[in-house]
Amino acid sequence: MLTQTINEEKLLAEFEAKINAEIKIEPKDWMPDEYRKHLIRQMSQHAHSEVIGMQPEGNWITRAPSLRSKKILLAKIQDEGGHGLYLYSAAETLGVSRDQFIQWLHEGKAKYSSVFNYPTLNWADIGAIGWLVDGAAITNQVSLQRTSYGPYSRAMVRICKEESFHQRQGYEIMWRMMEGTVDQQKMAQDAIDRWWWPALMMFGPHDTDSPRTSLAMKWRIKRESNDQLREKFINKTISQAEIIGLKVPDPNLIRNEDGTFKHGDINWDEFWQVVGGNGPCNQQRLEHHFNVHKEGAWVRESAIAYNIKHTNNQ
Ligand code: FAQ
Repeated sequence: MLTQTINEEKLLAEFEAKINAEIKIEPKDWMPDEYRKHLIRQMSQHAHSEVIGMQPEGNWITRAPSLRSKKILLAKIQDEGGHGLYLYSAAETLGVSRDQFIQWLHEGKAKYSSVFNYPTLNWADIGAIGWLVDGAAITNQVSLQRTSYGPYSRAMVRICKEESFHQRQGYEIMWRMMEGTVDQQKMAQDAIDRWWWPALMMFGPHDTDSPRTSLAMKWRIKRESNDQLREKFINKTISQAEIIGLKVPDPNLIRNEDGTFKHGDINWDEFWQVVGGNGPCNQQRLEHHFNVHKEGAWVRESAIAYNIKHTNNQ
């Protein structure tokens, strides 16, 4: 027993030394249970967010206002599905199967980002998602490129390249609408009014109310805290809004002397309601995922059968 404890302490010391030296932790390396559990939770939730996030945007594929915008939207949504796949694969290196991740999602044991439980009511919402939601996601993901777990970090590098294109396509939609008719300008402002706060909530609770942050920062899973990332996001996004004539819906916004901003109070009751399953679209999003997964069973079975046949014939 004593030998086991001494051995574990040694392994933990070596693990932490690697992290402090910025050496990535790889799947076959020893890692503390808590580190593995945090990653399984965060990476699978991240993967689920990418996949569930396809739904609010998919709602507008058939109604995109031009062939160009339809092609761009299709490509963007396909990218999000791909991000989900990289992340599920990276998370599987921690010893949990993809089927298990999906089952946890369907059973309500795994979360996905709160922001995808809001509806997309008009075309400007597609601009707002690209600009604000992808913009918030990328602020977090740029930081996660330096996360200590190798497979997660490498997935982030690839995802960030695509995500920056998504952010720009969203901003382009907003900018074009702001150059359009008064009605189009109103639609763009209405979209930012509805998506601004949910985008700020994506970063999670304030640091003082975030139970997972301190260990995650110690083991460099998270490299910046929820509040630090939220601040970075508002500082770059508010000036982008101003350039095209949009206003963020925050009557208590403070512009600091150095040009940075301090946002007003976030409605945390709303956040926890949405996280707890009571947002406007939670039920719809999960039901849709569940049904499509069930209907797609034959595709997965065929792929496995093909794979077995193909391998046997080699
Ligand atoms: N929604 O102690 P913390 C995208 C939960 S990808 C729901 O601060 P942590 C691409 C949290 O899980 C967007 N739940 O936790 C795209 C925890 O509950 P648990 C997704 C949330 O992990 C764009 C509890 O609250 N990105 O958008 C949320 O240290 C457009 C306490 O919170 C990622 O997932 C929330 N917003 O920090 C696709 C990035 N916030 O699990 C399509 C990776 C917190 O203990 C279209 N994840 N909670 O029961 C992270 O960086 C972190 O997990 C945080 C939360 C920052 C989300």
